Amino acid sequence: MFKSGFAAIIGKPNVGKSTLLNLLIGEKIAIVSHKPQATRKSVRGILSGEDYQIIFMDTPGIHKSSKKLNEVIIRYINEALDDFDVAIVITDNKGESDEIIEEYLNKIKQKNKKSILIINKIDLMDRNRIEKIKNKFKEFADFDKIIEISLTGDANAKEKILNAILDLLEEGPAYYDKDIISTETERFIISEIIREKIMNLTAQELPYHAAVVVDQMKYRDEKDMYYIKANIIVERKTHKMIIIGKNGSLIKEIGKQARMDIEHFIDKKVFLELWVKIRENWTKKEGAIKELINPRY
Ligand SMILES: Nc1nc2c(ncn2[C@@H]2O[C@H](COP(=O)(O)OP(=O)(O)OP(=O)(O)O)[C@@H](O)[C@H]2O)c(=O)[nH]1
Ligand SMILES: [Mg+2]
Repeated sequence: MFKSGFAAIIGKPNVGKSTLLNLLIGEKIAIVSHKPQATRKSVRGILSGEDYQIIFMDTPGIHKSSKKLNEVIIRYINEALDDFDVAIVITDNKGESDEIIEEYLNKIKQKNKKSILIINKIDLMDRNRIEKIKNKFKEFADFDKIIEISLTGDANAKEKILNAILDLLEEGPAYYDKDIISTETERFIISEIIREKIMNLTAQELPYHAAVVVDQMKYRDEKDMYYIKANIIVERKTHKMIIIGKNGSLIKEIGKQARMDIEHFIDKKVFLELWVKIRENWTKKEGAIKELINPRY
């Protein structure tokens, strides 16, 4: 029997949703950061096996905010919850459930679909803490499966989670060609790789004022390499100065780390050119936000 279905991955910021997507797909297609609110739109990853195909939807972290940028980001979570077969709810060591997550658990419940609770980062918790979190979540939903795990520390994490999902999926067709691992464009994933380096190499607030758009991507036959030009968009001159760094040292490091990941991703040599541009108050304008966090490539 061939099984298939859509699995929505949801949870608060920083719990490990994108880590899970990358682990399941076996490729880095989603941005991962120690800073919260890394993911800004739903990102699809497709896993095809001999007798199954699962379409995963990584989503932005659930949180409340009155900021325009976050308001737009949160809408992407609801879109992913429009249509799914299995909800994968993730929590971490910080995570007793609370009002905002309960609202989403209720939404899932109403849909009458399957659900899995993943209690992640057990490497950072003792037994008491794990039980406390589990009981709190159980108050608000009847999960079909509960998995306690460390996504970064358990070599069998992928297998355990995949088996749990396959157990809950029903018979269905393959929706995509089995060689496709994401419906995102190469350009989008490349822009996210660059944004990940910005998130991880700059201090507290800056990443929340930055977006990345790939402007050009050309294959150069004679050199057998890709030439990629990307714009880093920030809100103010001070942001631009931070990104560039002393004598250009920071943008150089961002470029170096991003290039290595991009080369691994597209399996070709890359020449990466980065430009920093200022677009005042882009995080406050809906049009600009949509254009910059989900560009039409
Ligand atoms: N200690 C520990 N850290 C983990 C584990 N799993 C993930 N992390 C770390 O948690 C951080 C957040 O991971 P992400 O995958 O970016 O989390 P996310 O839920 O996608 O976050 P947002 O996109 O911001 O909502 C990263 O630094 C991961 O390396 C784990 O099992 N143990
Ligand atoms: Mg994420």
